Amino acid sequence: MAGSLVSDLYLSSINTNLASITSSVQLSPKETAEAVKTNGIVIFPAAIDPDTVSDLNTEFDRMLDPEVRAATGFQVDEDDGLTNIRVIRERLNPAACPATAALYANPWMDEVSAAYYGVGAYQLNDEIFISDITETPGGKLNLPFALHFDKRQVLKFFVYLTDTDERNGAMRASPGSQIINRQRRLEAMEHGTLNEIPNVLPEPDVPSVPITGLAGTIFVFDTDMCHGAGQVEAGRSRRTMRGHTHSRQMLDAMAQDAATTNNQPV
Ligand SMILES: O=C(O)CCC(=O)C(=O)O
Ligand SMILES: [Fe+2]
Repeated sequence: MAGSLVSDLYLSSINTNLASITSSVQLSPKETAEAVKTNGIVIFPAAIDPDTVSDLNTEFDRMLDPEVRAATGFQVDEDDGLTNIRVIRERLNPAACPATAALYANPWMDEVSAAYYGVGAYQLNDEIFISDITETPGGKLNLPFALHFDKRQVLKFFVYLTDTDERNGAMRASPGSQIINRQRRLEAMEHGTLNEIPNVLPEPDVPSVPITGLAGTIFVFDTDMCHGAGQVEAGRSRRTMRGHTHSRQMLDAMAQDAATTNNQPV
């Protein structure tokens, strides 16, 4: 798509005012779902208490340990400074990872998801991604660094386990862009497989804002909104966990897609 066309489509709908997507109070599940529907994202700064953050970091270390990784058998993606473990929540041992298991079985998240998708229309945090990014020398342009929307729509409960700003990979977000992207995704899904959907957006034509926050910050976002991991300076790192809540409708589309193609979900 030509740059000017992109600007026309996106500029008027993107709201980069951080205050308007940041909540100073614990919103009710319904209010949270409404905020995500309107803006694509809502941020709860340092919402997780420091002791729990410390426990989550301990469990993060354990899950990253090569021996534990091999024993649990979860899929690990590794790419030059990025390590991502795809945990299937129902196979996570709560005795080994009690804080992580409790975080992603959280009743508030369940109620947010019910308000977002409808009661019974989703699978709460069916996957948990444990993700570690170290130095990204030279700047990375591939996913998840490029500004994009996910080909498979997901409601994500994203947690920073380290203090995070533009120096160590703060996620960029384009609040408000979920409406246009959803339309583009649904149109594309009518014509082809999920993997064929063009989902990378040009920067800076499409503006974004860094989501910064102390360790324990949680943000809820719909991956139809443009987003992308930030670059990490030498000597710094970023640790995150995110719960992926899919609608049953999307899980069905993914299953159908997998049955007709050899594509791996991304
Ligand atoms: O790691 C990030 O900041 C972004 C990851 C991403 O693209 C996603 O969660 O869909
Ligand atoms: Fe993404």
